[in-house]
Amino acid sequence: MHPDGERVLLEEEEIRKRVRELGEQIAGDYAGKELLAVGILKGAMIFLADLVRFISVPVFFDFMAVSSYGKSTGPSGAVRILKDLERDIEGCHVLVVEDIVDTGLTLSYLVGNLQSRRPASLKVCTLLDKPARRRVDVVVDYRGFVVPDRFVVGYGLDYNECYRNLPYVMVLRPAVYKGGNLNV
Ligand code: PRP
Ligand code: 7HP
Repeated sequence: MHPDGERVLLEEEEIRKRVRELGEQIAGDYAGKELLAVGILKGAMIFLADLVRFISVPVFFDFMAVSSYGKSTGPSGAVRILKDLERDIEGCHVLVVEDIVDTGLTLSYLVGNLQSRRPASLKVCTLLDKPARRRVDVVVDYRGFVVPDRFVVGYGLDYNECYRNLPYVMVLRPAVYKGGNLNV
């Protein structure tokens, strides 16, 4: 394990197995349809790339990047679009793909924004769900794992842009984000 980790929360094999299950479930639910997977950059990039290879119906990709203000002191709820979709989603079956739902503020904003564009359907798939920190109710249609209220990194998730490339998910040692040195 990376030395900045306290413990591995999800091993590579466990993630792969669950991502396969999610992909197969999604393929079954969207049988006979085309799906537009909207990845939320940057965290969802690795999950999305693995997930779509287990979805056997036609999948198109698009991406959004959003930034929440005041993240360091806790999310304020304000979300800004840094990169928008390239195409109109009216009439499309849209699946938002996230790496983690924490307070729910990002997802709540995204769902409201995307719903206003009149997709045929809109669902949400997240690898990780941290319900202990929820501040707004959001509907999650597909969830990989429920995680405890700890800061986790790896498999796309970062701290200060580090650790995204780890193939597993680990709990970050608190000393790292309480002023300790990043050991990357
Ligand atoms: C993370 C994550 C979600 C959001 C979840 O994104 O990817 O989009 O935070 O938090 P919330 O439920 O409290 O709103 P982040 O802003 O860290 O960007 P990143 O994906 O580029 O790491
Ligand atoms: C965002 C985020 N990014 C990485 N790890 C976590 O535990 C997180 N919660 N919200």
